[in-house]
Amino acid sequence: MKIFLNTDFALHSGAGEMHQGELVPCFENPARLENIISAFQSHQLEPLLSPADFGMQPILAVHDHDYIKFLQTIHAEWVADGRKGDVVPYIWPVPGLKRSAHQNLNAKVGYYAFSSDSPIMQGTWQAAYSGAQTALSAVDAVLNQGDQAAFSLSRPPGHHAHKANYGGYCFLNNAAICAQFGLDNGCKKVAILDVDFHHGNGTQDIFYQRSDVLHVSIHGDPKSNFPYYLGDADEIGEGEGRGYNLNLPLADGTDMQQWSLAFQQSADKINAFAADLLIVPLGVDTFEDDPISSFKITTADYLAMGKLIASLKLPCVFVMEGGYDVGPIGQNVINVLQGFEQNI
Ligand code: OKP
Ligand code: ZN
Repeated sequence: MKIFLNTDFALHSGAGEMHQGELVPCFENPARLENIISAFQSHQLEPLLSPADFGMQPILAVHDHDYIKFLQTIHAEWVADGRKGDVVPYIWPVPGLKRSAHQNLNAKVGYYAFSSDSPIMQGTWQAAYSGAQTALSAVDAVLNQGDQAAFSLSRPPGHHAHKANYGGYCFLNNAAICAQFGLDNGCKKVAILDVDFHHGNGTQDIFYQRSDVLHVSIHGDPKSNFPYYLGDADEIGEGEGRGYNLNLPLADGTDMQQWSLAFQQSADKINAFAADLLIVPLGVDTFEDDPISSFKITTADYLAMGKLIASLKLPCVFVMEGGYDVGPIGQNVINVLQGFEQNI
């Protein structure tokens, strides 16, 4: 399978985030990808291909123009205002306040944010832009170069990003950009199977009223896990999109056997939908030792996960999302891809 690498991944590197009352180093850091890259190298899973550039259009097909402008310019504004360090929000226009565009720097930073854990620095836009291009390159390989599957190796992740909001370490919703690009390049229907530990709130919201994209997410129950305010089983889609969103929240402590049962429900839904293309936001933060998650999936289990995904028998684009236990992250990702490849 072709593997595309976001060569700009290291340009985004936040100084820290608040975690359980303390300021700690960002969990979502460049070392994550460095580890995956060296694991790919030691398994001779090279070359890691450089992405092509599909321009702004596929990004603007998903995200609002004013939000993109904000991501492109906010750090320079921050510096021009004499500020130091990373851009971090501290006020949000919650209901009761006026949610209207604002010129003030602090107001803008919060206006486009839904959480405080996603610092913006000088290279954030470039890293996120190249990440989207990396994901699009993987879709292009599958749609236009006859590949059965491709992998986008990138950070920052994307599935929490809404049409006009960043948060949960995400700025551009790579999976949504891929799905829309598929539809704009000949696919009639695209399925998304999000296997990251966290609910894909951004992706769900972007396609919530549409029937051309089926969004399925298997994740830690939002009653005890980020993003808390979305991801319950009763969110099934709206209007035209009713029946095209499936959430499978699972209890803390879920192991591979329980995860596989949820996968079976996902598979039934995806098979009935009959998609032309499958996008898999792939997070390995379901790992037993992940520092911010609570599932109990083992390194060996990821081979089985890859096999299950292969059983869907669809052209498939894997898009890297989470995974925060940096030591084993590379082997966990490789096992998903090998389990998949050995069974297609
Ligand atoms: C991104 B992805 C505050 C916790 C914030 C956000 C989790 C984002 C996960 N310290 N955690 O892997 O889905
Ligand atoms: Zn995650």
